[in-house]
Amino acid sequence: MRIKNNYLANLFENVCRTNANEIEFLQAVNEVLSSLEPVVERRPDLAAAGVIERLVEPERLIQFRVSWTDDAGRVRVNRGYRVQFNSAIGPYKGGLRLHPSVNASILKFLGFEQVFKNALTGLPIGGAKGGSNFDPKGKSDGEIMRFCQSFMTELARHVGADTDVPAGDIGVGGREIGYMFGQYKRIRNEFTGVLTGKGLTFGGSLVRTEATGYGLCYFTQEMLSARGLGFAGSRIVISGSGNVAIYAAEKAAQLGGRVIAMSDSNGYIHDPEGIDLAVIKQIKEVERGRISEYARRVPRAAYTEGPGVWSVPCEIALPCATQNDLALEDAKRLCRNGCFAVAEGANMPCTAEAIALFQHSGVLFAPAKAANAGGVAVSALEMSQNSLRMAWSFEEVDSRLQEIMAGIYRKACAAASEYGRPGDLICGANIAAFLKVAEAMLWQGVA
Ligand code: NDP
Ligand code: 2IT
Repeated sequence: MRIKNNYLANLFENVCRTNANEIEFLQAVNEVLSSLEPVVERRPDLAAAGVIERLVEPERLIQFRVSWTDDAGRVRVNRGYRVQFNSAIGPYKGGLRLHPSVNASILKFLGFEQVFKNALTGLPIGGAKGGSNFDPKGKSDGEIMRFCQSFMTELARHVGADTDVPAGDIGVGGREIGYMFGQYKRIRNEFTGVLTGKGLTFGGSLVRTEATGYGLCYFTQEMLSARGLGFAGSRIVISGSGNVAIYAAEKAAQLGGRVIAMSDSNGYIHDPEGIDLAVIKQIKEVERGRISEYARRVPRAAYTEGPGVWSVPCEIALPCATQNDLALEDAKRLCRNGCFAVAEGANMPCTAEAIALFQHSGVLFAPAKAANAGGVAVSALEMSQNSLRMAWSFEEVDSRLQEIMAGIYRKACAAASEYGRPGDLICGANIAAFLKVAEAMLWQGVA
């Protein structure tokens, strides 16, 4: 997106120079800077204090070697990272991604987004992200354990309950968090809330597993009901079939929607009568299998190899797989098929061109930073419970999650209106989050 404001355009040019070829990171920064035009015009003090120049530079980027031994006894080497992006409003907080595509650009974009997302939750957490180019697919439990132990052996010196609290993301769920927690405890000899997404028997919070998907639907519900719309009677298409996708599907169905298509990186299933989520959970959470298996077990469903989940006609689209998985052509197709709302469960799943088309076509659009903040919000509630040495009930955490998501919606709407972009939740979310972090940075001096 072309930035019109001179100061921001120059700043972005400089970010492009210093982060050349980091396309995902530049995409995320460009979107935020474009939103900030009305803010810098009103707040010259922020430019004077160099707040934005500081915000686009990670406070610390740690890269390390992760060596481990596979089941055949062969030594394997991966690259590990932690990007500690901004700690102005709390300890660094954000997930760990294990996927062969992981590189510095992807983790910087995710860490940057996390800073704003975490600010929107209203809870005291800074932003970070980490992970490795390790590919968990096809690995045995033993290999996963040895990788996680090796990864944490180095990471342990950089994290801590009051310093930096990692959690899950793509390829990291309860199993991986458990192995990492066990290794941290062994190295430090302390039982603290250094990770979130832990098992329920050792400090995990109820609702954390469901939180991102449920939160996405709570946010979407707010956005829809403001226009007199809802999930009830709508057909829903979801990309991905991992943690976020599964619990988005569960809540969307509870709210009266019919989830008719889901995908994985190999292909997608279409089940016009509504996907049987128990079958998906068995395939994905228990067997760690492929989504094609669904069509074998539910004969009324069809499986199609390859991308293309967005060609299935629907009223509500929930991209919950990965970045840039919904591009301009997909957006055109969704619009032609009558889709009226898109809410991002994944981080940056829609390309800038796709978003521009949705906005131009009047499709309701919920940006990731706001819409998928439920996961990290419940992570912060897990940190609180760990500090209190307490465990809250499912109902208690779920009702706090609902309040937080409604609060984020209100904040994004209010900021959008106040800065002359009524109804634009992207601008609203970016501005509300930015102002909170910027204020904290101003008070803490140049650092
Ligand atoms: P999972 O690993 O549980 O699931 C990821 C899903 O996305 C899988 O179905 C996977 O398919 C698919 N996928 C991943 N990469 C690709 C790709 N390159 N092309 C096509 N499909 C792909 O991860 P999560 O559900 O936790 O994360 C999904 C998204 O949500 C990510 O963007 C993540 O950053 C974001 N997110 C996660 C939160 C959380 O609490 N977990 C919180 C907020 C955002 P396959 O199995 O074939 O690889
Ligand atoms: O992108 C995200 O917000 C996450 N992967 C969750 C981070 C967390 O700390 O729970």
